[in-house]
Amino acid sequence: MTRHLVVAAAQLGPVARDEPRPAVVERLIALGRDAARRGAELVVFPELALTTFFPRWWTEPLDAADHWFETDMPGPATRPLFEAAASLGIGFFLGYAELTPDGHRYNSAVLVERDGTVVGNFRKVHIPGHEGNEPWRPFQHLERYYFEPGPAGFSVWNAFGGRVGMMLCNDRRWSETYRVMGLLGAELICCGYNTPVHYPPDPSQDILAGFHNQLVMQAGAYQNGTWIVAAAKGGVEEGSELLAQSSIIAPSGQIVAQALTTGDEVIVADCDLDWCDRYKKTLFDFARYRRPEVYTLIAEPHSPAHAPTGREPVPPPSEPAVAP
Ligand code: CDT
Repeated sequence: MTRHLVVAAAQLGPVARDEPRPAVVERLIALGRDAARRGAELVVFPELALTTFFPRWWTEPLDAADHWFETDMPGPATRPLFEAAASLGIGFFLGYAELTPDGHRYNSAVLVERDGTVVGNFRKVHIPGHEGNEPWRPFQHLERYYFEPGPAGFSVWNAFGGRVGMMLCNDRRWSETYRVMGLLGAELICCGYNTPVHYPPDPSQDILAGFHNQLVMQAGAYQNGTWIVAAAKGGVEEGSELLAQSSIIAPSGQIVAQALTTGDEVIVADCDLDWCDRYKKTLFDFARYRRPEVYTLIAEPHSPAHAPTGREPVPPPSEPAVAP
């Protein structure tokens, strides 16, 4: 008897700057209904799913942007989503901007079980972009102005009959994200993203946006023997083109479902959670094959002293670097 979980990624098309929260929540509920009708027990919504991707604009002072943030989850705007999902018997992952009672701002997500109870919360770890207004850009990417990095790192929860982890957008580009959750036994990782196709610091990467999206998630799934369910906010939002290509990826690294459009769209896949063990107990049997004693550098803060200076092997950080 294998553990099967039918999952959905609910891609959102653009959310306008002036689109009211209740209208967005109605769209989420419609996507959730579609997912439930197609048998899904878990639906993954995008990062910052309740609003437009507001880090594309500079706002001063910072608290003038507080209207983009949620102070409660569920709160008045999101309670209808929690209620609709519970009545459909479908759980969900939802990305949103979080403002805590003591004034911290995070790019967050909540994971909710099929009965409407909160499984856990996640705060984005890797915060991309820049801290200050950079008027030379066609649009800003001010996540580092609006959000603090999540201090808790990555976790995995027992939920949906398996071990479920969470990550948000830029987190998916970092191998450490998957490996930490892999070490915790993740069998399914939920991800939401808003990825502008144009990358002003190096536009040569623009044409590769879709390739890089697949590259990192397919590798992360395979190298850690886990399913990944990734939902985009796609399409041209307030003049900025966002990558779509929401996908569901198997522990083999294969894409089993992918969105065909850049708008509101649900994709569904039947995930055999026991399939993870084909990888976790063979090629990627961590206990048997990993060599953590020679990987210590990757958990050290980055230092230029670690960079090679010549042909000699670079010493580990505990030893002083000697000039060649
Ligand atoms: N939302 C988010 O994290 N987007 C980033 C854009 C990187 S460029 C500043 C991403 O990794 O897709």
